Amino acid sequence: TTIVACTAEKKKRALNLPTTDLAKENLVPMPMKIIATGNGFALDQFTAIYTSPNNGEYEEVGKFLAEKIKTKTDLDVQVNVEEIPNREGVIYINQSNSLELGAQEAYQLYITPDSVILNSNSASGAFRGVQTLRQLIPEMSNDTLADYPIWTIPTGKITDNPVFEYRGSMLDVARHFFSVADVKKYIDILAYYKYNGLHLHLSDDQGWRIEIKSWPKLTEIGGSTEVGGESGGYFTQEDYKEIVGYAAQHYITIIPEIDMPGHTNAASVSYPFLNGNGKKVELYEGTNVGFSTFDTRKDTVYAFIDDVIREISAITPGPYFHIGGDESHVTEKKDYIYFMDKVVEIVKKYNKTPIGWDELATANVDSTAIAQFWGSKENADMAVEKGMKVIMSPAKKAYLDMQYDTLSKHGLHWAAYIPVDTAYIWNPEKYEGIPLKNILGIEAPLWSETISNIDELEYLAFPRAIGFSELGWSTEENRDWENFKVRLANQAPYLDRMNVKYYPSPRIDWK
Ligand code: TNX
Repeated sequence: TTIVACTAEKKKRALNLPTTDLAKENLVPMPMKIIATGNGFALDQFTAIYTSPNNGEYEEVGKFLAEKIKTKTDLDVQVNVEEIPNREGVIYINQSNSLELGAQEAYQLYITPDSVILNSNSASGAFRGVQTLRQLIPEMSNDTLADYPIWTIPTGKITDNPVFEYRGSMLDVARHFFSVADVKKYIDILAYYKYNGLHLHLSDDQGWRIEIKSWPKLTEIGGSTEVGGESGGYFTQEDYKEIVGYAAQHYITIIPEIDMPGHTNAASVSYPFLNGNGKKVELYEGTNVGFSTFDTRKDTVYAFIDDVIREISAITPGPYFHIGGDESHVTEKKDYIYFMDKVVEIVKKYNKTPIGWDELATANVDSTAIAQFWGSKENADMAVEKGMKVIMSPAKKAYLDMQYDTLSKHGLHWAAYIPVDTAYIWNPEKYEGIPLKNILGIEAPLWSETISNIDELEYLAFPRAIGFSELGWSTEENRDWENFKVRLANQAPYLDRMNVKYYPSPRIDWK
């Protein structure tokens, strides 16, 4: 049969595959450990994928890989077809409890001329390993070794494990709304670089973006506007579930944020009893911050918040709920603390872990709440004192909405100009003296005052978000700008294939 002929032929052909160096591949984020063995595995029309038996999650990961191989190479790689004895050129994706690497997302990849073996403790580890494998498939096939194309994957062993448990990005869909399709595309790219979290900033002064069935005017009125007088929009709960489900297929957790007690103008226009700033509320399409607040002393306000958190929690499988808490400049300090304490309790009642911007640390929270550091060292110190975990998002380094330089078409620069190298050259492990044991991970927020469509989103997010993936995943010893910059340059074919309108920074020698 063809298959028998193929295995015999392959043995011969293996000798002729070009020499390779797995350690010099353009992998991002850089894996923990790579040992190169110099040969090649031939990915071709005879390759098949087998996943751990009776494990639906692993089979899905295998199908995901097959689908991505199809888009990159046009090969139809079968998953879990009936086993052919002595078949060569197989990719095995195995669940294995024996990995000494304890972490959830750890994986090992053994690539030999005969097979690729991907071992992991969990399906999330398998999924991360699959991203590595995708990155190892060359852009071009070799068409001279046989009468069919062969994509040579370098042989060797990769042992990998993330430094940080949380590696996220945030998308502000409130200042400008982005569609389900836009969010899915963003997820596709984040997943390729092993991100595991996407924080959605679902409400702000300029818009309310998530359907709440018990409070329909939030989206009817509050969802009608955007910055600059554009048309607004919102996710129905079905839309949101679709995003959550798509993210889950990519082993990415969605973190919903309802920002309060400030940044709440859109909610208060919809239901004026919520308003606590003493002024008449109107729809707002500007970009000022810090002028709105909920009334923190009304029971009805907490009943409203309870409904909102209950409805969103019910469709959020992830463990977190973000309650904002930033820039509440017109809320009295004592009212702010009273408010945040109460809202933290509501979040816990719905079995979620509360996250807030670093100001949350000024409330009476304990070590179970998480602070997202964006600039205040004082708040960060307070969080550490309380034993809280911290998510690192320093505006001067990690804000994707900061302009690259004075020529940038989009973005702000209140915190800094952040060129591609500045975004990469810092240590989240050591920043502002926050102890490593308190750091849950890193998140790169993309605020959307200055961007209103996916092209503009991509201009600000890429390539910087690619560097942040390495800051979250790779060890300090494995990070080096000169080395990274070459690997980054080689992301261009992938980004182009994905039609990502990244900013072609002149500091990178793009391929
Ligand atoms: C500050 S950072 C904000 C946002 C703005 C952003 C613009 C933070 C927690 N709040 O409301 O969109 O700056 O860079």
